[in-house]
Amino acid sequence: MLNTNEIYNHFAARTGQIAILIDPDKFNTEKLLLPLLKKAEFAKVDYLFVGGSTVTRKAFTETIAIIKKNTILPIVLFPGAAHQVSEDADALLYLSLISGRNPEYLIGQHVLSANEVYDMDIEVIPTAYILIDGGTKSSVAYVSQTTPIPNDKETIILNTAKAGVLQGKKLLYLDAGSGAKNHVPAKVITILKKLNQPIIIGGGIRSIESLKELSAANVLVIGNRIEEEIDFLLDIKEFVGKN
Ligand code: 1GP
Repeated sequence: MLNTNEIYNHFAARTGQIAILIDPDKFNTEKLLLPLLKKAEFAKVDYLFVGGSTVTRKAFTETIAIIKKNTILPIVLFPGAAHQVSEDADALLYLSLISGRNPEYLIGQHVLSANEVYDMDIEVIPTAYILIDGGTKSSVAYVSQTTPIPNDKETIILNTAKAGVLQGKKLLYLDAGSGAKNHVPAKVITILKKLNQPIIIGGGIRSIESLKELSAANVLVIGNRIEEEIDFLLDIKEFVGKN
């Protein structure tokens, strides 16, 4: 574990930053990854997040190695399970799924990976991971066997985030789940701002309008939309330029 806050300080430094989520289940060859990395650099996105709910160790390791070799962008691990860790990354989001009540994702997977992570030269960021209902049954909710918080239950969302902060989480990650019909409402960001922690929002962000609407968050994570149409990165470039 590295004693540095470099990536964390970047997260905290400003709002409206962009992360692309690379799911090694879908993007795991040079042929697929190289154009994506090139365009991501051209668009001047801020981070590459890597991880997924159902990724194998082999796909994960190979994908990280290809990314590391071919980009200067910071690599941040967004692991779906204990085996999704690597020293080739710059930081690890140390996620506790605190919207759920499944001990496996509150502490179980952490114990399995702790020995390996503890000795890695990587920045580890304690993260409150909160699933918000996005209008579809998401992979992450199914795999973790947890129930997301309804998106209009603002008090529950706020109290969950507060509990995370009291437990020492330094980052709030609100996720509507990959492929969500509805992204996390902008109002949730407004409510959580008072906790003075950097906020990451992901799930169902598919348009520049949504990016603008959510730009009070520190980091906005986009997965599916770019997998479907890599040239969406050109629109993102414009957003990044103006933001
Ligand atoms: C990351 O789950 C998101 O937090 C990614 O969601 O694939 O819908 O962009 P999308």
